[in-house]
Amino acid sequence: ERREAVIKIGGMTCAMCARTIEAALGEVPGVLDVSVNLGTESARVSYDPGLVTTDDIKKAIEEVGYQFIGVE
Ligand code: 9UX
Repeated sequence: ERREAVIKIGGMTCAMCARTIEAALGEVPGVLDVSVNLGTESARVSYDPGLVTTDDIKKAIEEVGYQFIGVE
């Protein structure tokens, strides 16, 4: 199964912040695709809900130093 979520993220200042979060989310097993948008301060994440929960996404974002604001 493939599900898509838009996650609001806090703490991004430059384009490298977005790349850091993309890399972190991309390493989570079951994340199929990720695109972080600095301008809208959000990430669009496609994932297999059998392998990934939104809490896993939250933890991955926080581990690299940004804030998980919530699911849009
Ligand atoms: Mo840019 Mo983001 O110099 O933590 S990588 S601000």
